[in-house]
Amino acid sequence: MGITSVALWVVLVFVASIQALPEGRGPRYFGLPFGLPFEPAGRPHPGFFPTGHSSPRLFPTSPAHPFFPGHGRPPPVPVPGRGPKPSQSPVSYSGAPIIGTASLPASLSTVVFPSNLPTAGFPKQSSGSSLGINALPQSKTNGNSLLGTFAAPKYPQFIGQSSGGGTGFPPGTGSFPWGNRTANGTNPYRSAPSTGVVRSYNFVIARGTIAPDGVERSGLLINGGFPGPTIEANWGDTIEVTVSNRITGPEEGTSLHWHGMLQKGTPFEDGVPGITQCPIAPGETFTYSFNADLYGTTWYHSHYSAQYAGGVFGAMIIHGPVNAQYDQDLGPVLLTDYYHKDYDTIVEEVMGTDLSLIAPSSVNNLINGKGVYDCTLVSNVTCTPNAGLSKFQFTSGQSYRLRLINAGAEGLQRFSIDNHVLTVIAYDLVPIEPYTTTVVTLGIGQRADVIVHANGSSSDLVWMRSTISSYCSVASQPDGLAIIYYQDANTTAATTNSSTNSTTTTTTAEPTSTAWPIDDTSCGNDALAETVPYYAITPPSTNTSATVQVALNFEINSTGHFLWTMDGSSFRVDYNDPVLMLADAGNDSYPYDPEWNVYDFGSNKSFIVVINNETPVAHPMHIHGHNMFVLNEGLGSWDGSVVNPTNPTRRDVQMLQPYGYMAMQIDADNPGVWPFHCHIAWHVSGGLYVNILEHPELIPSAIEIPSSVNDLCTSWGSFTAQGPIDQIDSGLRRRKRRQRGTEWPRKFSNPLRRTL
Ligand SMILES: [Cu+2]
Repeated sequence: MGITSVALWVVLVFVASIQALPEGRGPRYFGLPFGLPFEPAGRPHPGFFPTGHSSPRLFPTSPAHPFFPGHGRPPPVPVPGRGPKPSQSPVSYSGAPIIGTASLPASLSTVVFPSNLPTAGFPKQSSGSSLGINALPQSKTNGNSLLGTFAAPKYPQFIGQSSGGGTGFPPGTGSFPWGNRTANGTNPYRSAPSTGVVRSYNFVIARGTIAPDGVERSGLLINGGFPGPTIEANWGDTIEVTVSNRITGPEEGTSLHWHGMLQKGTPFEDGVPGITQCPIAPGETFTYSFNADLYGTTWYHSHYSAQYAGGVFGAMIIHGPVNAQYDQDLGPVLLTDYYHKDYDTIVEEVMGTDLSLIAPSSVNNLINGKGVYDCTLVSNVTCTPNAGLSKFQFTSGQSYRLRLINAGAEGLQRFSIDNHVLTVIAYDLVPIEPYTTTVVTLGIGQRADVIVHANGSSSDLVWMRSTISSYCSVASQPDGLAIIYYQDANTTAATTNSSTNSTTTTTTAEPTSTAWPIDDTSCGNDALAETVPYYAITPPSTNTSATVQVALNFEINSTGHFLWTMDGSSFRVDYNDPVLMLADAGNDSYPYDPEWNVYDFGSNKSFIVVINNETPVAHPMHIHGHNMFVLNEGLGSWDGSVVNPTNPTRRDVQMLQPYGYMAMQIDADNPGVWPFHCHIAWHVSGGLYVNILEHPELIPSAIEIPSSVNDLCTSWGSFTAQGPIDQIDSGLRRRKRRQRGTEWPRKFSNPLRRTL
C-alpha cells in the first residue's frame, strides 16, 4: 500500500479524532458505529432539499410530530405537512461539560434533540412515467445482487430437500438435517444439532459503483453486489466465510459480525474489532468459521466503524424446524434507510463539534437495496429517475414466508403490505406463537419472519411498504416501496425503459392500493405479552447481587463533543488490543482503560441488566452471544415485574423507549466478552456500548484462540504502524498468546461498575 493512502487513512481515522480531543474522553470514531437518531431541525442539506419542493405522496401524511408527550419536552408545534427545513447555522458549544437533558440549555436542546420533519415527498414521477418502470438494469443499480428481481432465489425448507414436495412442510418427517428436533420440543440453546456439513463462502469486499435509488455513487460491495450475498445453511451446519479485504481508495480495515449467532466456544469468530479480533487489514484475508447454532432469519454486517452503512451487509437464512405452514419461502426482505453520503463522511460530521450535524438524516428508504429518488433534489451527481423498485410475485391462494430484516443505520421501520394481514412467526432467531398484525415494527438489527396469504385476485398489483417512523427516527424521505405482482398482473409494462419509449403516456404497472394506517406514537416493539416464544423457557433464578442498573445518558464534554454514556462512561475501543484476547490471557481487569466499559459478571450463572434511558431518544439494544430474556420494558423505570415470567420474550435486539427502561436477563452459558450496545450506526462509536465479561475464570481454559486470529493483530499492527499513528500506539503489542496471569495484575479498576 502506498504511503499516501496510509497517511490519508491516518488523517481520517486516527489523528483527527484523537488530537482534537485532548481531554481523552472524546469520540474516537475508529471504534464502532455511532450517531444520534434525531436530526437537527433545519440542518442544511446543500443541493438536496431545495426550498419549495413538494411532490404527490403515496403515503398518508403523518400528523404533526408529537415530540415525546409526557416526557417533559416542550409542547409540539403543529406542523400541517412535510415541508422543507429552514436553514440553520452551525452550532458549537464551549464551556463546562453538560450532562443529561436536565442541564441542557433550551438553545441546544432543539439542536441535539430536534423534532423530525421529513422534507422530501415520495418521488412520484411526472405523468407518463411509472414507479413500476425499471429505468436502470439491475447491474447498474445493485451490481451482482439479484435481490429485488424476479430472478431472486426462492428457498426450500432446507438445503438438500428432495424436489417435488413443494417448499413448505414436507409431507413426511424424520428426514431433516436436524433430526427430530422441533420448534416447540427442542431447547435450541442446549440441544443444537451438528450436521458435520460445512457451507463455504468467499467474500471479496471492495469499492464499486452502484445506484440503488438511481443516484450513482461509490459503495462498499461484497462480491460486487449490494446488498451482499445471502448466506444459506441448515441448522447445525458449519458456516465458513473467507473474507478478503480489497478496499482501496482509501484503504480501510474491516470485519464481519454474524448477527445473532451464539458463537459458543468460538467468541473469537464474532467479528467485533477491538473486542474479539483485530480488524482485517487492507489486502489481508481471514476465514471465519462458526456453527449455525440457531435457525431462522438473520444477517451479517461489518462491525468496523459504521462501515455496514456503506454497504457491507447481507442476509443469512438458516433452515430449521418451522412453527407455521406456508407454501413458499421468498427469502430476505432487507429494509434499509439510505444515505447518499459516504458513511465515513457522516461519521466525521457526527463526531465533530458542529452540533447541528450530529444527527444525520437518511435521504431514502430501500427494500432489498432498491428504491427511486426524485432527481430534482440533487445536483452534480448522475441521477436516473425510476431506477427501479424491488418486485415480488404472488399466486392467488398461496402463502409466502418473508424474512424481514432491518439492516439500516438508524431508522425504525414499519413494514406492511396493502390489503394483506401478516402473521409473525419469529422475531430475531426465536420462533414465537404466531400472531397477526397489519404493521410489523422493526428497530435496527431486528428481524421478523412473517407469513402472508395471497388472498388477492389474479391480476392484482399491491404495494409492499416500509416506512421509517417519523416519531422515532430521522428521515427526509421515509417511505420505502416495492411492488407485488399477482400471477396475471402485467409485469411487462413494468420493465419498459422510459428513456427509449418517450411517447408512452400510460401504463398499468403501478399499484393503486391503499396503505394500512400506522400507529406511530411509540418507539417500542410490539407488546412483550404478544411476543411469546414458541419454545418456553423460564429464566433461571438470580439474586439481587447479579442485577446491574446502567444509566444511558449523554454528555457534551469540555471540547464540545456530544457523546453517549453508559453509567457515565463513554465507550472507546482499541483496535490493536482486543478485550477477548486479553481475557484469554488471563487479564480481565483492564485497569489502564476504564473506557472499555467492561462489566465483569464473574462466575454468576445468570444476571440481569437494567438499562435506564435518560434521553428522549429510542435505542435498539443488541446483545451478542445470547438471546436475552426481555423481562420487561416500557416508559419510566422498572418496578421489578416480569411479563410472562414463565416464558418471557427472547430476542437479540430490543427497542429501549425514550425515557424508558428495559430489564434483560442472560443465562450465562457462554464464556466470552459480549458486546451489548445500541445498534444505531451513528450511536455506537460515540460510546453507547458496554462489554459483558462472562465467566472470565473459564475463558483461558475454555477458549483456544486460533493462530489465524492472532495473525490478524500482527498484520493490523503492521498496517497501523506505517503512519504517524505509531506515536499513539504505545499499546501495540505482539499477538502471541500470553501466559495466563504473568503480565497484568488481577485487580478491578472500578469495583462499583465492574464487579458484583
Ligand atoms: Cu442508540
